[in-house]
Amino acid sequence: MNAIRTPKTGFTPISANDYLSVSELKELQLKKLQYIVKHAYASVPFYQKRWEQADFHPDQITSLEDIQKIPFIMKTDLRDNYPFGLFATSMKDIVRLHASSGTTGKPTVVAYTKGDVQVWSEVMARTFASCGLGPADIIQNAYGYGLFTGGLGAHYGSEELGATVIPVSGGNTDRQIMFLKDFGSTGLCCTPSYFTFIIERAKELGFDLQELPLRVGIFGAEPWTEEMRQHMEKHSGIRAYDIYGLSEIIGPGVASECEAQSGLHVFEDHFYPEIIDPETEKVLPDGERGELVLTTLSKYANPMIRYRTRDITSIKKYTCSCGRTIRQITRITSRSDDMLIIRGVNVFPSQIESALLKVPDITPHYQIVVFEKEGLDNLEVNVEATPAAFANKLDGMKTLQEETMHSVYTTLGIRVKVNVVAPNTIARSEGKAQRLIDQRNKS
Ligand code: DLL
Repeated sequence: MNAIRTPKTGFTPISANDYLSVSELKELQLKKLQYIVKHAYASVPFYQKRWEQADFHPDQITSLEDIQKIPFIMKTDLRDNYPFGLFATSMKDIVRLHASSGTTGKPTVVAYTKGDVQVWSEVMARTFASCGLGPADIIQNAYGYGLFTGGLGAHYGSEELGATVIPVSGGNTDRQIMFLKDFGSTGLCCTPSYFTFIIERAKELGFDLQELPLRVGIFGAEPWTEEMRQHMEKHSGIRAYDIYGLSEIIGPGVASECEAQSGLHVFEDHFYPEIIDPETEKVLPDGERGELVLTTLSKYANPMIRYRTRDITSIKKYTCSCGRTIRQITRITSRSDDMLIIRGVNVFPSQIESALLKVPDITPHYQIVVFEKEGLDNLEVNVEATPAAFANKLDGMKTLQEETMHSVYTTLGIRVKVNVVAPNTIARSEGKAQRLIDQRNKS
């Protein structure tokens, strides 16, 4: 590994690979790509068959651009090869399985060798370091432990960093708050929606989060907006960082924000990112929005070559003020499959969140109900008022409803009914929030 270049950030760097020159990084990526593609071809009959049908052979990879000769894979390919059909090693070398539940049918199963777990620990340690955490920190890990990758991913990463990890898992909110106080946790890992619940519950219990040692939130696993970050930072006094990942690729640890909070650095020495137009499947240049496609350059048990994530983002064109040279993606606010078409207008749930949180007396507790009306998709939004605003009652509520509908109208360009409801009437989440209630007839 090269010597670490002087970082511009006050945060402690832990990997020289965050600071490679473009040519050093490309050279490393090409070497790893050639190796992993050969390994996948030799070990996974699925890849061999798919690639032969596409007239692709691993020897054709002589530059990074040659990756475009390889066909994409998707979640359905994992499902069709359930449970172990995409594994590239024998069980003797596999030390861990994870699975994501999926909304339909069978889960998708992913595997790790000992080396893969080491890579995962490393990228999670780099994630924590880029969020300003180090060995002296106490990291309370409220991501769920189990088949979900959030818990164990953050756990191993904390240990790799040398921090003290509290493996509390999700839920039992009063106990989470007690630990934040009694153990003096300085970092908290959980979904952003769960943190809004922790903020609310702490207030109810009479705890002022601003007075606790907690200073960093490591939030991911679901989309959240800049407005949500402002809400969380204002009400807790911490800095909230966005981290991204998915089980199929490794779990959390694919990309992370840094001190600059202006994009997520992809750990490009392990995950090769491309952006494609989801319709034409053409690769787009840096700066253009499209679907993120990822290739695992280091994962041995279960290599994913050109995996279509469905997540919509862009690769940023410019280098970051923190000094890291690995490229950044912009915040993932939508998936290509969560777009709704309402009266001819494309609507993403995250746009609704942004609009709601612009209204001062509105909370981040909301749900979007999608239903069919006269054969077309329609939606309504339920959102809670703050307890103080709700205490003001009727007249005030009507005004608040109009104000919220206006904010949604300004953002979406269409009128949508918003029901401003009483505090504590919308279900709270301890993991990924269910924001969308789909009442459409699927038959
Ligand atoms: O959610 C891994 C993870 C755990 C990431 C903890 C970050 C923190 P899956 O359950 O497989 O894995 O879900 C992956 O969640 O394709 C995105 O659609 C979404 N997602 C994950 N992180 C973010 C984020 C984990 N920061 C799917 N912003 C991904 C927006 C996210 N969406």
